[in-house]
Amino acid sequence: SQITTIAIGTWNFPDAINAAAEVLKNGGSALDAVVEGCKKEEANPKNQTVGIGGLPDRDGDVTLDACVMNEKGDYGAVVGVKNIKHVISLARKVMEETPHAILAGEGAEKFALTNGFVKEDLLTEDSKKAWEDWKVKSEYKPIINIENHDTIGMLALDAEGNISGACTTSGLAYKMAGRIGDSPIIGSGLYVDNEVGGAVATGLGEEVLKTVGSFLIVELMRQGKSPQEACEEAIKRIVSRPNSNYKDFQVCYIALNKKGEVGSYSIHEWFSYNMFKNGETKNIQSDFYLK
Ligand code: SD4
Repeated sequence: SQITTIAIGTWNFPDAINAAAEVLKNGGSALDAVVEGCKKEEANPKNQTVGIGGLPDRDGDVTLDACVMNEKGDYGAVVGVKNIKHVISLARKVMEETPHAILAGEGAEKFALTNGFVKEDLLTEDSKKAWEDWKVKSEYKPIINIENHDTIGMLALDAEGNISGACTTSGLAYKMAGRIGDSPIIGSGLYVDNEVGGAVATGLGEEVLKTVGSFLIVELMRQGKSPQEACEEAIKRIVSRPNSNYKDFQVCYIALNKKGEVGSYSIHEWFSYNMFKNGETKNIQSDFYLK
């Protein structure tokens, strides 16, 4: 039977989902689809949570986190990288061309430069201005879906029936220097098991890390839960942690299984994701916990 190719991506980035769709329509792999999709947002200076134009840390440095997983369960990531826009491609290179899984900071940048990646100033005028405004009060208070949204995480199912995923971000705006989020960490921001499915997260990374959210979702799907049920359970783990102040932060998950079923769930309202399926692309408003 013919496999329906699918791509999903966090939030509403038409260019990203269209790029992933293009790859799948041309018979390309799920890995190529998610990487091409993520690259669109990395190159978009208007997206202040990914790639060029990302909001900097407290010291004014833009540092990027990204990872990929393929259908073989291979994983590659880069964390805290400066001056390189396409960290998703760099993460893929770590996966495919090194004996390692994660490269950090200067080492990752050095690896990029020796492999032909371009060194660029990632701090745009708009993001610099936002940081200067923030510095006046220097109040560190992540605001739900305002300051922190727009990380892109993507999952795809290709014509061969293989699933891959990718996630790329500049992390939380005005984070402490050296802070690494969930997005590049296997099992937290992203997890793929080609026998079962994949999951990807966006929102307050610390909470995703503490509950190993994406791995949890994939394991729940392995046990028979639908992607929707698994995403809901992973959000419930976060909100039911002792003394959880979940009313003050957002976490969102999307998931895809081998059958091509999709699910999503968030703590707060206003999360949406894009889906390409049966040749069509649409934006889907996610169900959420806090009603
Ligand atoms: C992080 N999860 O670094 C990322 C932020 C994010 O949309 O998803 N923003 O914690």
